[in-house]
Amino acid sequence: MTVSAPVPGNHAFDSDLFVVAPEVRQALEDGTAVVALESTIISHGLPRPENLRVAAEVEDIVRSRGATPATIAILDGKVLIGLDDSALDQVANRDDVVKVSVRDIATLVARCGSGATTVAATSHLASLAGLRVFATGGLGGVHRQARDSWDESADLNTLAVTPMTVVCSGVKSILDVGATLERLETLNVGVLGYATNRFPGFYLTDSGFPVFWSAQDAAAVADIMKVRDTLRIPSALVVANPLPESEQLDPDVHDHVLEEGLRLASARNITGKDVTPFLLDHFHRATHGASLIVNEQIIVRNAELAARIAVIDAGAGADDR
Ligand code: PSU
Ligand code: MN
Repeated sequence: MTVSAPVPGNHAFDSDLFVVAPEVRQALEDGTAVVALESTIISHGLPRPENLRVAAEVEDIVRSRGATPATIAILDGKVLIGLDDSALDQVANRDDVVKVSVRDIATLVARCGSGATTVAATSHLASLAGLRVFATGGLGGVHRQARDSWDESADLNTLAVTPMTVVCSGVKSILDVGATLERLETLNVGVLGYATNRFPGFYLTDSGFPVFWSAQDAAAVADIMKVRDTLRIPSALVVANPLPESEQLDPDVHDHVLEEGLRLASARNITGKDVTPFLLDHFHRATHGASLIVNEQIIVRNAELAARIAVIDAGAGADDR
């Protein structure tokens, strides 16, 4: 069955490389809410076996708020928009699933490979499928040693050119948050604090930086999305949703473990796309799982908020877009 492309000139829907799950396809046809979810969190961000449990929990929370989850990944050369139980299990447990950014997608698909999509790759593919709201943990950004390493996540450049509402808990606290906020400004990426005027710090409630705009509730976010459509704003809107202080990682533990992790990464010469998974894994081990619980909470809470935003956005009517 072919579905009319939601974006003019979008031929992805006609390609057998691009497989939209039946429930996602139905939701798109009906104009009901869909929430895009990334898969790098599952394959490279969380350890087994918790990764599969969290991935399923995140999908459940989206459903419980009346939206359809669309976890995005690449399996055996097919781009999957929405995963069934077997596909979710494969992303979580197969050893040949690589971390995929936008630049890797075509090569991987052409070679019939399998990969888990980062924020960058997920945003690109979700937007191609006509999805508007995406939930993740924390964005990538400028790394702390970027002055020497030039390591800046491709998440930033992609968000500059992808009109997606991304619900996250700020950028990962392993990064240079101040530099990342400057880059987001340069790249025209909108940043809204969700019921806060402090930019969240992923594992921590407050990154130490303020955020200029905030939205008090999901309806306020949906209002802004509508205006963005009308004015054809080409970049992403980041909805920065902090964890309550009672759920954050102990800030002293955080700072100590981060310092140790950065030292280890440098001593072991960890570079490129391995840096973020290495540091997250170091946190999970060094905090004896405490950071894992926090990371799970972050993802679940962001998915819940994304679903509420998507439901209001869908109710606001696809016809006036
Ligand atoms: N948020 C999490 N865990 C993760 C990530 C985000 O809670 O593992 C992933 C996202 O896929 C993000 C990626 O795009 O980390 C950033 O990687 P890099 O710094 O190499 O661009
Ligand atoms: Mn990088």
